[in-house]
Amino acid sequence: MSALPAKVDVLIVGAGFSGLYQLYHLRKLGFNAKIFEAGGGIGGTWYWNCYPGSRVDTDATNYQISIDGLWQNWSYATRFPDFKELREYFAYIERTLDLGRDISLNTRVVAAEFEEAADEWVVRTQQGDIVRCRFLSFCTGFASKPYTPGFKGLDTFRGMLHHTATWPQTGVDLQNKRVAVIGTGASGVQVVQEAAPVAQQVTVFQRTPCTALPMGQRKLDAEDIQKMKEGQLKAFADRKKSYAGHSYDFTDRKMSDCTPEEQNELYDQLYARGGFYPLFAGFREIYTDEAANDWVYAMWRDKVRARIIDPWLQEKLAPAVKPYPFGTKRLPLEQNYYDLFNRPNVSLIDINENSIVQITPKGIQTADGVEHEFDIIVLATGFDAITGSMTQIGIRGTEGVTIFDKWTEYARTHLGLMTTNFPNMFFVYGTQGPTALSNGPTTVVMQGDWIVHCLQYMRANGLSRIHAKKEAEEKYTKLVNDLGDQGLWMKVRSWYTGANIPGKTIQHLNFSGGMGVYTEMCRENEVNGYEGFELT
Ligand code: N01
Repeated sequence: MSALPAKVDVLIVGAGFSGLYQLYHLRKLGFNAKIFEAGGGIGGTWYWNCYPGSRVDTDATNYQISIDGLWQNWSYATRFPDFKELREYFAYIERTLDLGRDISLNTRVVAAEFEEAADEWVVRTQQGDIVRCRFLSFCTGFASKPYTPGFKGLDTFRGMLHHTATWPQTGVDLQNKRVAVIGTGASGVQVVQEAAPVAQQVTVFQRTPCTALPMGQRKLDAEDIQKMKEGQLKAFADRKKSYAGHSYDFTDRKMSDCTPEEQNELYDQLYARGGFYPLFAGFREIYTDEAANDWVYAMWRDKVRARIIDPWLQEKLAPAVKPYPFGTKRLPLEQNYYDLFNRPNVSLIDINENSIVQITPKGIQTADGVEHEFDIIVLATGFDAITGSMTQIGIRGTEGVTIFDKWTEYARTHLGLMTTNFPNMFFVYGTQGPTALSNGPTTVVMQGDWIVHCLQYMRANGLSRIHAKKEAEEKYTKLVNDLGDQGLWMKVRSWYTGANIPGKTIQHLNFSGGMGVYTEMCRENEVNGYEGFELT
């Protein structure tokens, strides 16, 4: 671990994909750039989320950073790599690009204040170190503030209780244990899949059924890898133009122009491919047209119900009546999640019918008066997502404005890259970017390029300050809202809109116009001399 410098040109917060990408390019251009990383290792999400089953839901072709010399010499072993394989990939990136010497691990940034007179940020770490920088780039992702509901008695439990995102790095043995899993998003589904075959008992506490799609997981053989390598450059190019940052995109066909047989045929094929194909390679209008959405839901429901024996569980896991618009709440990918409920050691409690009253020293007491005893309670309860990654840090910009106050009231940005009153501060894969609706590596490369080019431009022109104009921020925020309102996103409680956190302002937190449109907007902005930004 390197000793902290007193001053750098660019301080990057976070050593996930986005931080590493920016560090590599900035250093190459001669900037003095450093990464401060809170974790004890690099990898961001894949450092923290080391719970059993933690794995990415983007397939191997698309879960790569497009840096020449990197992709040619790296091959994943599985189509959807788990956190261990992803950590190997990160170690490979660090080694190959020699990044480690500019990364300080175990260095959590807790505060940052902009000093107007010097056009510099003064950044403070948890250990009390102070570092000055001209530019500050938050590469803190959308999921770095875990959310733990305020269950009564949480501290009284005598067994092990862990949130999935702060899972012990040393692991937890689930063998023969009585395990409770609270939450049925991507994390909950993954834990259940690992726990069910080995635990004595798994009890799933479900509030809202997820609509998980089949993952289509498999080992990659030599032929797969050769094909991937041959198609990799095309995949990198295609993903920038697609809706969700994957190398595939919606069909050009309209659902209304297809016969029911054609619709079925298309979706059968998409299901057979596994992964997000049914979500991002089918009909575009499922996001905007409730009737189209009903049809896709019904198809999913019937496929899932056919796998579950018990009619009560069928109704709980895949209700006859659509509980919310399909695809508007992030879909987990599953390998055998629904089949596992046919096992005698897996049960489900619907907390809408039978709520969690309190956590007790022995387990969880539900409203029916029963105390369910557990050895391990897993909180798969998600994140104060997107804005939370930055509002949890004490960031103070001009006029005394803090990011917490500003974004708690209503999150606003220009292009999902900067926000008014916070000069020289960038953020990536966060508020009002394509974020939750896009593939991480595609987005962070695109946004990272914009930032790196901007800093190059400023250096070449002797500029020391960039600031998002208020009117530009208002205009962009309106665009994000107008695009969001064309879709069905507001009809469900999810982290996409902040609705998963009690009391959080509900708003569109993602740019839902698609990766291709967003990329073009950012490119135009750069070419046109950074419209909406004041450079001095
Ligand atoms: O979190 P979530 P996650 N009482 O917010 C429930 C990425 N990720 O960690 O739906 C009881 O999706 C909540 O219920 P409800 C991925 O982008 C990716 O699973 O709000 N339950 C929900 O079921 C993902 O979308 C991967 O009614 C409560 C669950 O907790 C994102 O991270 C793996 C509750 C939270 O689900 C977040 O996923 C893991 C309460 N008080 C994560 N409060 C992969 O790449 C919340 N819940 C595969």
